[in-house]
Amino acid sequence: MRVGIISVFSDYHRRGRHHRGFLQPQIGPLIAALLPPDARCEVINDTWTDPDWTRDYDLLFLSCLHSDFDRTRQISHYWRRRGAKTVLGGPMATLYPELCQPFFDVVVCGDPETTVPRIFDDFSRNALRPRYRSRATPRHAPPTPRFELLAAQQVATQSMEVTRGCPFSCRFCTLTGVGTRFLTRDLDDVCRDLCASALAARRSWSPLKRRFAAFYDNNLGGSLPYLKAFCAAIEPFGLWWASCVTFNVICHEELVATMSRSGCRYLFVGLESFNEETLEAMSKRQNVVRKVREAIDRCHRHGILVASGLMLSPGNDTLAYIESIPQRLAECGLVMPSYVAFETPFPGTPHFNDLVRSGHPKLLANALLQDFNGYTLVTEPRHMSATEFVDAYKRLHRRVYCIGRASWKAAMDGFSLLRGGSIFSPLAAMYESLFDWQPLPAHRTFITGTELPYPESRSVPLADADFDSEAQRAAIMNPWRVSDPRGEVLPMWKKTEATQPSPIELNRPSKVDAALSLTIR
Ligand code: B12
Ligand code: SF4
Repeated sequence: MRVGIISVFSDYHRRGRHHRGFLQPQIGPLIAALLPPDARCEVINDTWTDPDWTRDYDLLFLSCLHSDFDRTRQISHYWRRRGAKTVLGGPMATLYPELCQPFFDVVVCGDPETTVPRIFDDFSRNALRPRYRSRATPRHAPPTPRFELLAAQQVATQSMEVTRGCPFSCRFCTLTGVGTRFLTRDLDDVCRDLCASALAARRSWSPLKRRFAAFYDNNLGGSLPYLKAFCAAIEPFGLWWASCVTFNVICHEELVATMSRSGCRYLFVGLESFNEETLEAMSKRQNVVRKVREAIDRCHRHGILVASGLMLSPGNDTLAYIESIPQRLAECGLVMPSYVAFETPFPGTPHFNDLVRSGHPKLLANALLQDFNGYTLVTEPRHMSATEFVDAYKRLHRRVYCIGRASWKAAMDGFSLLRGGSIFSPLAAMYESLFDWQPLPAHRTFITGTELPYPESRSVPLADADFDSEAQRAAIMNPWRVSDPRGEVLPMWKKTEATQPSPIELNRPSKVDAALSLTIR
């Protein structure tokens, strides 16, 4: 049986490029591990490389985020016409299964652990059902991912999830849309998987791949006691590791020291905004703006590089605030964030449902689903026009991502991290400064409904013979819209939290864990 697993990607800057950065989708090796060993699996990260269109598959698993959905529909159609059965999973499938259903043989709501084995069995018996829903399980115990299948398509071979979900409920986050939960894995299982990933990494010539591990969690510090125990468990591996935590984690001196001892060298922390009003509106109360400098300095003292992203909020941010960001970045020691994006109401999140209910902020006219990726403005700004907002964004970008700041950041981070006694983090700081320092593409307007099509929307080799009718061609090829020409949300996207309970069965965190994890000192 030939099985393909594709994580679909569309370059949000409309350059049609792959994304060969450090962040790569990890779902492929996990799905492969849930299939019988004799299934011939191929994992393709579309972020890294195009699918090979000459391949034949019996069963094709597809994973995508909202803005990749147009391309995913096309890829599904391409292989369905060539005899494969296609299965879609991921946040778009989980939040809007009924919209996805006509374009795939199977749509999965939720996690793969309890669904993929059932799908495979049913497929083998020719008894596939259109919809599968994941179930809560007594213990979160995913199998060891098949690391070797993705080793060549990512920067860090030793990559895995240790926890799942996040105990917070930020209103813009798709995890909150799916339903808040936080699951931890047995630490013996984590160590078992680290040994397996080390084996896969040993085949690489790169010493960095052998020494470095990335834990792709949404929030590795969702439970502070668990994080401490995790550090103790992985210290003997002698790794340098990176992960993502929330701001409250790096406020704890002792915990940061423990993480550093266990090999932590890089943390991504969602700073999001210096605007307290925005943080409050998004329920991001774990971020305490006045403590940012102190927390970053603490990490540097312990040899941990801190990276962070910023969002501009069309609903709250004023011109004066946006103009003040470079100064604030300098003051807090972050200097140059990993990205500056637009706060985006991903369909199905509480933020999007608020917008549907109240009409504020209003979507821009003809907003395309492809543009719901943080790099195109999709909502009307409250304090200025869309053009003024985008101009302010571009000015900010030019001021923040310039050679002066890149060198300043590399030197400052490098120096303070060296004092923390690590070699890896100063090198990573330099790499970050160079990688983040990319000018915005000149051909873009950054306003949804006014831009050129995405190159990916024409790169799936579908021919006339692949369509039975013009109506079918339009359904597959035309980009999906979220709003009409007046900016009204199209009825297909309307759901309210009252009518939409959590779309999957959820494992909830224990009361003890949740209470401890939310403590901010
Ligand atoms: C790698 C990564 C990326 C990569 C690749 C994206 C991808 N396709 O996974 C890149 C660099 C492209 C990326 C970009 C961005 N990302 Co990102 N990214 C991640 C990250 C760190 C890891 C993803 C991962 O591999 N997880 C582990 C695997 C095992 O799980 P998973 O992919 O989440 O899938 C789960 C389910 O969805 C389901 N599932 C998924 N696919 C399938 C398929 C089948 C068949 C089945 C059965 C189940 C299934 O099973 C999994 C377990 O529940 C996550 C954080 C995280 N830990 O998930 C954020 C995350 C996905 N990103 C996020 C964000 C906000 C962004 C950016 C907006 C950030 C920015 N401003 O640059 C952009 C643009 C995203 C967009 N287009 O909307 C959000 C959600 C975004 C969204 N639209 O849903 C996340 C959840 C982080 C967060 N908590 O905020 N990101
Ligand atoms: S802290 Fe991060 S992962 Fe957790 S709900 Fe908020 S945005 Fe999502």
